[in-house]
Amino acid sequence: MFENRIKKLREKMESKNLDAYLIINIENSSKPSSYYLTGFTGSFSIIYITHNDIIFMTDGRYTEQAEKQTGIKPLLFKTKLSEELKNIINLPKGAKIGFESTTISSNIYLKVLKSFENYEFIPAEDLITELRRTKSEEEIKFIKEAAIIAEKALQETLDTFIVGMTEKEFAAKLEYNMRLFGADNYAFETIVASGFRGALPHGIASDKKIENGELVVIDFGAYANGYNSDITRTIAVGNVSEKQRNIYELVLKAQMAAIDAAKSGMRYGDLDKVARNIIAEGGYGEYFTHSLGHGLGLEVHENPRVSKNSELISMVGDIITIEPGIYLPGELGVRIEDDVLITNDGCEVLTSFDKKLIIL
Ligand SMILES: [Mn+2]
Repeated sequence: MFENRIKKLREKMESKNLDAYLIINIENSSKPSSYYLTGFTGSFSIIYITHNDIIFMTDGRYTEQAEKQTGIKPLLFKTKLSEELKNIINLPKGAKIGFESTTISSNIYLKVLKSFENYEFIPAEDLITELRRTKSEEEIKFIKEAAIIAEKALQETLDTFIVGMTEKEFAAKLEYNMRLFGADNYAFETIVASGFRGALPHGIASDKKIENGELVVIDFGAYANGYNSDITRTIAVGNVSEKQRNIYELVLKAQMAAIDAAKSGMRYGDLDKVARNIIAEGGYGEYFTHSLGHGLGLEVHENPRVSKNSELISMVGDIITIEPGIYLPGELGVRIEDDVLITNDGCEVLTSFDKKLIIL
């Protein structure tokens, strides 16, 4: 599997006239790409790939783990980055080396890469994000598993919900349950935003108590086997006003319409518009304040973006979120999010938690 990914990277290097590709992973800065290409899960790695060789370097914490995970005998990082790179890179003057400009610090760029006067370092993160975009059968399986873990944990947490518990208590139980059901971690800081806090699309759980008459936006995910799920449900507590219900139903209608419309070969901007138009027709256009969704995989947010101006064309093998929302400042929020796989004849929804408004 990893050999095949390296082979595909080399083909892309060829098409961009790159002689080598360099990954610098410090404190997890490039963990997803490092993992994707070699299977290494540690926080520190230097990977140098030419058309006929690959060098993997890590430090003493990881040498044993690295050899097991990558099947490559690692070189030991001993001195400092610029020295080690001088020893590794052996190319003729003028050689072109691709690197991930989005994950490297400006310090490393200015002090290390720029010090190599004989080589040209070329930003080339696209090579890997393009490869990572199309999910394999195994990756699809991992994301489905992460979704199942998250959904089981949500059910368990809802089953023990008590009015008056704080958002943090709810989030803590949810995260604990995800671990119990097999998650290696949670995918991102859990959002539990009740009542007026629901209007903060990224309102991470606070000390606020969850009260009767409130809607609660719960946006969370599990991280397992290196992959993430990302799901949002909005639930009601006690009684629901007509306005709350109407807004919920409008978001649901927009979300289902986008799922129905999702297929390969369409502009992602057009998919975003399917949901956005429905919310606008319902009178809440200005309150849907973010993009429809995003790619999902080794990272919670990755290629492709699904936003209203996106010119990107959907492809079989994309896994994206579909998550419209309405946020009334100081009053309430509603968001509903599923993870979907673009297939030959539409899309497959990987999350399955009920979307009828749950009233606790
Ligand atoms: Mn999301």
